[in-house]
Amino acid sequence: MTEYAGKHIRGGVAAAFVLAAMQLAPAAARAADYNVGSIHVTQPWARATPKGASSGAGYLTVTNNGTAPDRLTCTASDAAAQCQIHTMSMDNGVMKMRPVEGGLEIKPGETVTLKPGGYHMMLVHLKHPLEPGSTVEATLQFEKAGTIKVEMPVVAMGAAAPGATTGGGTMMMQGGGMMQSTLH
Ligand SMILES: [Cu+2]
Repeated sequence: MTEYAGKHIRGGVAAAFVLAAMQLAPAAARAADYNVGSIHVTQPWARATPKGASSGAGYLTVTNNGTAPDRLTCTASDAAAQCQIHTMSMDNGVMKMRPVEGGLEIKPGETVTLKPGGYHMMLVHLKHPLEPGSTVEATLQFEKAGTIKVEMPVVAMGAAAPGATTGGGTMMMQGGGMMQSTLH
């Protein structure tokens, strides 16, 4: 056991070095938390887009720790001309998405997760493709809590969540969707 303990200490030095290197790397795997007023935002991320895509999607989790309902809108992104909050629903067997009018309500004590197949931030008219390993910025506006900028690490195409390996379904959008804009 003593010998093992000695090896373990040397292993510990190597592990410390790896940790230090990870802290220098882009925030791909590290979830960032944000607070604004009574609102807590965790794990923002965006999905990589194919070359030529006109829009992209970002996701995050919002908790309202306050006593009044609040409403989330996305007002800007450094990667797109517009940012909108979209909802998805089935229409005649086809998944469609549309902007949430007046912002996404988050009730007191409620946690809402924006994720593939559900609510998402739509980055409309992308200025450039979202590259895996990079980050994009979005400005969130809460009706009551105020405005906050979040950094979204870009995760590989087809990811259902940061670190997940399974896909999250196909997204379609009326009048110019993500899939439609894929150029080969
Ligand atoms: Cu959308």
